[in-house]
Amino acid sequence: MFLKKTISSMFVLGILALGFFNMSSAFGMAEPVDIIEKDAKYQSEDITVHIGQTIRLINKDPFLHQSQIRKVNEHGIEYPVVVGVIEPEGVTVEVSLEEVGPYKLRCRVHDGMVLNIQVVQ
Ligand SMILES: [Cu+2]
Repeated sequence: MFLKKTISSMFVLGILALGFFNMSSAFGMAEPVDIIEKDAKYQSEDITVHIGQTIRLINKDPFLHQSQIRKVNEHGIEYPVVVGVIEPEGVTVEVSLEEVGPYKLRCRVHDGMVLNIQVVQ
């Protein structure tokens, strides 16, 4: 009985810690999220950011990328909200998004250079 009680107490503590962590990331101003562009790919897993959080596109290729960010509507149709960010070799560009929802980051120069972005409150 004692063991069972200890385990459930630990479980509750775990939930509280998780809640606190989430709150601190929502209210403390979130750190920028870096997306490295290398070998004509975004070198990152799909990302989740908050409204207004800075996304840094860092071009580490010896050639130009041109990123476009498209919002994806409920029918899966994409429409550009950030039209085309020119990123020459070695340049870092900062963008942020002001509406929640799913987005696609796509390079207009390189087919298949794509990343999903989820924007949350
Ligand atoms: Cu590219």
